[in-house]
Amino acid sequence: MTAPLSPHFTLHDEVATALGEGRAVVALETTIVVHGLPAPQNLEVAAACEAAVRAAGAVPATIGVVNGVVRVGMDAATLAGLADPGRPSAKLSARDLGFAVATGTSGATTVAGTIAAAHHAGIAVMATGGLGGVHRGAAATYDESADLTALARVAVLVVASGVKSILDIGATLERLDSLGVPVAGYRTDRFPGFYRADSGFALDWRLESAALAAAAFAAHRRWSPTGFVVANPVAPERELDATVHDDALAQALAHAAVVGATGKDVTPVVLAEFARVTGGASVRVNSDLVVANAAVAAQIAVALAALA
Ligand code: PSU
Ligand code: MN
Repeated sequence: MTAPLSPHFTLHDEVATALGEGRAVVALETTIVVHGLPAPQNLEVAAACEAAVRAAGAVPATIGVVNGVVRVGMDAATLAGLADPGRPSAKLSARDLGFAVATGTSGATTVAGTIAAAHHAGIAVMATGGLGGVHRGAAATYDESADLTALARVAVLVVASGVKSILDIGATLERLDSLGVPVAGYRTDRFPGFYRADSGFALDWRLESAALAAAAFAAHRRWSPTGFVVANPVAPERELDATVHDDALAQALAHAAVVGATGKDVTPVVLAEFARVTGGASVRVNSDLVVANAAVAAQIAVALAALA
């Protein structure tokens, strides 16, 4: 059930109604579901994210592209179709959406693709696991996620547990600084390390509440076009053990080099190897943190709706 905005861009009815009434909506991405987490946890996590958003009083809008139609909000069966390994779905960044529409392609949207669509729909808050960023060795490969430049272009607040720890975290923070994208810790002044609560990098700004995050973003977007990152660490009792993490990271990066992963395959290959090496522990941490981020995003969206 969708209300068409154009033949190529549709809002789920519930999302359209909530937006029309000025109620809180949270965008959720699909790349983490289709390319980031293994089955069957992937669909369980997606459902848990939607439930966490609803429990906090907001409406979830899971975003992806189905047969060339950008769908903002989709039911579980549609999402299961996108995640069906028998029908491989593309990984769509913001720059891919036009091609997907024109060619009738189906695919999952990354953070970059999701915030482009969310912004077009009028949704201002999104949740993910870990942002993409500057890859290790980027000085030679130029591999930097389009998540960063997308955040520089559209005013969507993204709740994430930092950036994936497979990246060059310091370089990523420098790029977010250059791009003018605010980064604040949610109840922490340490930048989270995705599978670990603390990446080792300090943050200038700390937000104690969802209301404060909403107020800071509402002020920021009056004079800046950029997005806004709220960095919510995984609960310390749920994080991956430091030694397990560091060993798995070294192995996963070495594996990606051996198989010659490049471009958009790097992140999924490294995450899958991380899951294999940790015997599934990294998948449990990733699942926990993304559901927690969906809950915080919903609280912020509710506070933002109350300001309007
Ligand atoms: N967070 C996760 N797992 C993921 C992602 C985020 O916990 O798989 C996805 C997001 O869609 C993000 C993408 O935009 O990884 C980054 O991909 P790349 O590094 O190729 O830009
Ligand atoms: Mn890349």
